[in-house]
Amino acid sequence: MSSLKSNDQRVQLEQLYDAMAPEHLTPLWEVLHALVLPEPSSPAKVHTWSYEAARDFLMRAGDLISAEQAERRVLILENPGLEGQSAITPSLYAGLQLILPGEIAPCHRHTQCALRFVMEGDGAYTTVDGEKAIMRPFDLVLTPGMQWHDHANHTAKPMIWLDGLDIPTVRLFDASFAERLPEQVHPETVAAGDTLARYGGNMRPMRGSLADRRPSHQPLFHYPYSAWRQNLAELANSAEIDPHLGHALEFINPADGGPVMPTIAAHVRLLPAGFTSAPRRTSDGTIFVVVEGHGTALVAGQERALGVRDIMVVPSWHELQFTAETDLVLFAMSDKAAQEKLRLYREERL
Ligand code: 1HN
Repeated sequence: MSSLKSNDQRVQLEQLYDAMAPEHLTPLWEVLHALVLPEPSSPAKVHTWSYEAARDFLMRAGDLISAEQAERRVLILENPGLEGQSAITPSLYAGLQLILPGEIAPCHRHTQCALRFVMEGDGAYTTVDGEKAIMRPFDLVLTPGMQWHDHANHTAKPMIWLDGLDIPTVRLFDASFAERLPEQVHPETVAAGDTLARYGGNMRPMRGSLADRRPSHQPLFHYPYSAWRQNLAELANSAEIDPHLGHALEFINPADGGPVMPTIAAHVRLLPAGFTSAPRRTSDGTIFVVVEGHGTALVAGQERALGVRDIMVVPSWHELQFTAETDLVLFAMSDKAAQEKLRLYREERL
């Protein structure tokens, strides 16, 4: 319907709307343009969190509440455009979690998929279905949907990691299921590193063998920094640089070669000192963590400084360029995994 309406028509329409409202009926023609956009116009905003500032607040929380009492002691990184939604993008949740020496975070499982990216500390662990992943700085650890997981820190120093979960996506589908294990921690059923040895080196157990302990669709849950950083360094030495990405490697699920989890994809990039990436925009709002070095991000015309461990969210369809002042190493996660399955994903290289 044309947006030009006579006063008389307007009055009659308003009367119609008022009359049908109690029947829970509303007119599409008043909202259609806002429902079907010609291109993404995210309610989320670009935002950068200083790690040092967030860390101070997290340590203060550590003085006030235990990990066990909180169940998970986490400061949510809430997008300023999505207040009250516990979301960093419309589809993803992110937070910074602290486990102090001697603490545990009790065992539970849920339909939400989670990843952890280690920011600080060395040697605490997450137990995934009875197997410890001993966490070192900048390791990536997964807790796929419905796998039991608890955390513990038996080291002398605090352990802090970034949590990324598909909470808003699961909320969208009304498909949240969760349960607590009666025990605080899951019994250790296999030695740490077992799964990494079986699935982490481009190999897998012989099919049908007793070694098929992990779910076949999601066997691997630990991607150590030592391995991915070396791969990135060797890529940077030998390969031509991608003008839009720098040197980039995506983490994959060895079961199918696809993204690490059904809803969340993750990758790392190395941008050599002095490199400026050509502008690019994608439909997956992305969360970046600076692993190494410093530089700037130019997002939709606005420049932002990036230092080690800083976290930045770039919503869908925002033009993005990075400039590396020193060698700049980035970790990134997004909902690209879900978007590709739904045939929604798009990118534009400018
Ligand atoms: C969760 O299970 C963890 O296991 C962290 O560490 C954050 C936020 C919401 C729901 C579940 C964890 C979470 C979470």
